[in-house]
Amino acid sequence: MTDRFSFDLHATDGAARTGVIHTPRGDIRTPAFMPVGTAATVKAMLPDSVAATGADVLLGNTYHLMLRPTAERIDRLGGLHGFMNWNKPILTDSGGFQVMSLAELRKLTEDGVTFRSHVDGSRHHLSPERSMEIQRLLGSDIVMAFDECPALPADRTRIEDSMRLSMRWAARSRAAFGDRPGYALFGIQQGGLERDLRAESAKALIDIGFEGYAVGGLAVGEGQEAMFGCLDYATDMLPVDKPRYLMGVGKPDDIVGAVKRGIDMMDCVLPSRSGRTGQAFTRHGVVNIKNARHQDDPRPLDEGCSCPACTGYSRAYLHHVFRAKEMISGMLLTWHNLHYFQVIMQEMRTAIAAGTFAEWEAGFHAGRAQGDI
Ligand code: PRF
Ligand code: ZN
Repeated sequence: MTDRFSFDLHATDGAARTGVIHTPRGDIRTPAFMPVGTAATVKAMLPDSVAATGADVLLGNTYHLMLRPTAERIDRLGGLHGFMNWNKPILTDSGGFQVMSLAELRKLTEDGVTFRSHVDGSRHHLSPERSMEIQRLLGSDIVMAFDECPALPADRTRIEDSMRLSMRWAARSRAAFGDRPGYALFGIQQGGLERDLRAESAKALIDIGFEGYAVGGLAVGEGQEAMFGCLDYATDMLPVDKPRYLMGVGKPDDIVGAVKRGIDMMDCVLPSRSGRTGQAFTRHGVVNIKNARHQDDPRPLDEGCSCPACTGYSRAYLHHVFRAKEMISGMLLTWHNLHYFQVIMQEMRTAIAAGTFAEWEAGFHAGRAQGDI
């Protein structure tokens, strides 16, 4: 344990990196996948179960928690960790991205964004200063700077103006965050798919100085090839000695491609959300459990998987409880998906440390079917 926030890079293999982020709440092994706990819960999972899948850190959301149950209430109740019974590190997103995708009647100004809640229509305002205050009240260990992220494709002028606004907001986020030993503030690079804007953004963030750097503004409609093309140069623009976080990514092959290009942290709702809609990710490909061809299948989802869904249940059972809309369906599939994502992360950490990432990656792709299995 440590009373400071720090990052130790242990090994690199090509651009891929493995290491450990130390926080007073515990270590985060990198590359790390962060399950999403938007509303102070990873849906369908108890916190101990999430930890049992191998997760070292969760993602929480400023936007959702400020609306319900409010940051002030969580603070009065002792903070988000105790409130949701998760004692390991929590990273919180800053809210701007969620306002743009979920809130109604948004109005963007230099100061911040005013919007109506998607829950009850009430009016709210978020600014860099208010976002830092909310994330402090929540007790977040890793706080994200307040930014704006245009959906792609977008005009270059729109991307440029938005990136520069996000960089001014990054400076205000840094000033408002202040000096909080043991806690970290991450800056967020923007700039769409424009290399020079990514470089300008990285320089602006490095001049301000952050404990970690996120690549934002990707996985917003540009496609995997374009995203990888951007990551090929974007990660190189960020400091080697600080964690690099790719926000909102992704499918297993997106995650592998991002790690290959030097990303240390990722988050995505995919394993948990797909678990509730009947989609399971396995080393052989995707299983859609609602498909009638599973109804008499005595085999597990994945015979090589050690999760509770695969060691205790058949595809036939998982198909039945999904069709019958039983709650255990979402519980078992979410557990399996989160477990599988963490297995990939552990295998990548081991391969990078051993200098065998390329071989591991070839095996990862060779074992997978394109369609459903
Ligand atoms: N900014 C923030 N959160 C995000 C993103 C971003 O650009 C993305 C983009 N994939 C996901 N979540 N603050
Ligand atoms: Zn499993």
